[in-house]
Formats: sequence, C-alpha cells, structure tokens
Amino acid sequence: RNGITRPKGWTVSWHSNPAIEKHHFGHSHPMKPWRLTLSKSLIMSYGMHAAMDTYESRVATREELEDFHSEDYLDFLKTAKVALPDDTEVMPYNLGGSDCPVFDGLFTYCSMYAGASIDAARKLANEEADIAVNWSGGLHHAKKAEASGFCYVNDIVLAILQLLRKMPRVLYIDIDVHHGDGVEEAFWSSDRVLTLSMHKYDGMNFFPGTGDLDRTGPIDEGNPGAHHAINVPLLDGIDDEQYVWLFKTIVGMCLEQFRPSAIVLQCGADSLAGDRLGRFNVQVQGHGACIAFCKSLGLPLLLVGGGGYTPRNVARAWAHETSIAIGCDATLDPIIPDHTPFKEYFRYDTIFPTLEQILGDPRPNRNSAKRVNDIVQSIREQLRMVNF
Ligand code: ZL4
Ligand code: CA
Ligand code: ZN
Repeated sequence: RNGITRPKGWTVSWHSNPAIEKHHFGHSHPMKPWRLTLSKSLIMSYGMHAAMDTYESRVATREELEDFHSEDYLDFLKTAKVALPDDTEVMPYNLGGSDCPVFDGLFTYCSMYAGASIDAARKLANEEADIAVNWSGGLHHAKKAEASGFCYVNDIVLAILQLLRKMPRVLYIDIDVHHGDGVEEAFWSSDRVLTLSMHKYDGMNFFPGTGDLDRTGPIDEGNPGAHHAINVPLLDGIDDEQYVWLFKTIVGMCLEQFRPSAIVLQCGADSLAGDRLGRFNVQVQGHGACIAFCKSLGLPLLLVGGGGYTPRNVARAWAHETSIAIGCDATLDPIIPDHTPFKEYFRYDTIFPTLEQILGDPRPNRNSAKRVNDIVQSIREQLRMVNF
C-alpha cells in the first residue's frame, strides 16, 4: 500500500494549484471548484503524487490568453464587478447570469486554469512528459469573446494552439456529457485539428443545443475544415458497453484517417451515472477505459477535466484516471484509503467506499443497438473524406 513508484522511462506531469479550488460560483451553483480538492486528496492519499512530476499552476499571461480571446473580452473579464447572478440583466459577453456569474477572484481563477493547460501542453510539445494532466481545465464552451456554460476562458483551445506550434495535427476528444462547441468552433475551418465530441443531444432541450450527427464542419467543400468535426449525439442512459465500444471504434477510425501527432482528451465527469446534470449510465470503469485506450495509442496525451457535478464521483473518476496515466491502476487498492481526508463524504455511498463504485440511479437506456451502429456507419462515411 502506498508504495506507488514511478514507472521507468515514463513521465506524467500533473498541474494543480489550491488557489484555483477555493473559488465559489455562488450558492447552489452546480460547478464546484472544491471537487478538485476532493480529487487531489484522493490522488495524494493513494500516494500517486510521488509517481508524477508535480507543478504548481501559474496564471497565463495576457499575451497567452490573447492567442485565442479578444482584447475587449479579456478587458471586461478582468474588470467586471462582482454581482449577484441576474438572468434578466446579463452583462456583455454573457457574463453575470446564473450560468456564468462574476464572482470574487474570477480573473485569477480563469488565468490559472488556463496557465495550467498551457504549461501541460508545453511539457508534451517539448517531450518532457508522455502524459500531462490538468484536472482544473477542460472548459470547452468558452468562445473567443463570450463566456458560456460555466466556462470563461477556453484553456483547451489555448493548449491545442501550443501543441500546433510543434506538431502538424492534433486530435481533440471530448467525453463530457455536453457538446464541446467552443473547441469545435475555434478549429471549425482548420484541417490540423479533428474534433470529436460524444454528448447527450436532444435539440434545444439540452445545453448547448448543438452537436447533431450532421454537424461535420463547414459546408463549403473548399474549406479545409470540412468534415473535421465529428459529433456523436447520444440519448439518456447509455451504458459502459455501448459507450466504450463507440469510443474505441470511432477513435480507431479517426487515427487511421487523420494520423494525429498528439491527443487532447477532455475527461468531463458529468457523463458518469448519478451526475447532477448528466443523464448517462457510464461507470468509473467505462469512463476510465476511454482514457486507457488513448494511453495505449502511444501518442503525447493531454488530459483535462471539464464538467462533473457530483463531487465524490468526479474525485473517484479522476483519481482512477490519474492512476491509469501513471500505470499503477492494476495495483491500486480499490478500497478508498482509511486516512484520506473527507473519508466521511464517500460514506454517503456505502460504508466500505471503493474508487469505482459510484452511486447513481440506473436510468433506462434509450440508445438502441441500431442507433449506435447507424452513428458509426455515418461517421465512417464522413471520415472517408478526411485524409492526412
Ligand atoms: C445553475 O441551481 O441550460 C446556476 C445552472 C445556478 C443556483 C441558483 C439559480 C437558479 C442548473 C444550472 C436559476 C438557475 C437557472 N444555480 C439556470 C439555459 C439555461 C439558463 C440558466 O460541463 N438556467 C441555460 C449550462 C446549462 C443552460 C451547462 C455545462 C458545462 C460543462 C463544462 C454547462 N445552461 C437554463 C439553466 C443553479 C443552477 C442549476 C444549469 N445550467 C444546468 N445546465 C445548465 O459542459 C464545464
Ligand atoms: Ca462531449
Ligand atoms: Zn458538461
């Protein structure tokens, strides 16, 4: 127990900062940066930090943020006055409503999770790490000049831009239950980034309302980005078997046609069963199998967080996935260590809490075998138009 050692010749860089975790979005807001503290405490009580290169996240510079975001938006974000969320009088740039409140320390929060993703990407680009991890990142809805869905600065876009300085092609994969619209839009007209998002899609009834199967990129044939957006619209209750099969099949096809030089994987934990906002039945095992599959491809891999609104489930998934990145998952004791802080928190689920057993009401699976096969068939045809 606790004897986790660093595998020889294998480097995982881990980027975190307690300063990020102390921010509050406001009373009963689903996004709780504190879930990062819970995840970190689990990771550290297993002793996993000893097997990684650990870095303290720093704030991204103004210049780094301007790689994607507009100057006027950054000015407003930096100086916006803290205000109680008011959905009837949202400020410019979609700030100040209930989804994207302006809270104390907002700009520091955003700059820091972005700085962490940028540093993580540079570790990979400079070949100083095989896998880089930033669980505080993954804020995939943020636009060039607009906050959206709990996201203010798009750390993923900034990280991919760092990778593209050194590498020809990047595959972006998004297993958050929501559509990764901000990242998709940022690289909409590029053939150097293939974006793939799996998500619940129910028209305008589920945020952000985009991501149907036919959303494949710009429709003008001459546009380099044509066919370079892949969307996997799913219905409620999808289980591990269907989810992991879809993931491996589609990612496998992307690899063949696109030959990426690196993979950025957004590991939003709101696709897990029992999530406060999500509607899927994915377990920690299934979620982790996606991360393990990406690791097995042997490409530089950036893992970022994202959604996840049942904190104890988020902590379980990201601790498990950190162990997969290190390669110590097989030897990890499934019983959550007795000495872990917040142990009582995990006892809401069971008296002998484990890493993989999450609480979540089973939801009826609305995804038929035919539907799942039709999705793969359609994407197979789309990918025929993608050539590296
Ligand atoms: C809340 O309880 O669908 C915000 C947001 C705040 C506290 C009290 C305010 C009560 C659920 C959500 C009023 C809340 C009204 N509080 C929220 C169209 C909407 C307009 C806002 O995982 N109302 C907007 C965004 C999504 C909408 C999901 C996922 C991010 C990510 C990456 C973003 N927005 C309807 C909702 C609450 C709240 C309770 C909420 N907001 C649930 N879903 C949304 O992809 C990190
Ligand atoms: Ca997604
Ligand atoms: Zn989400």
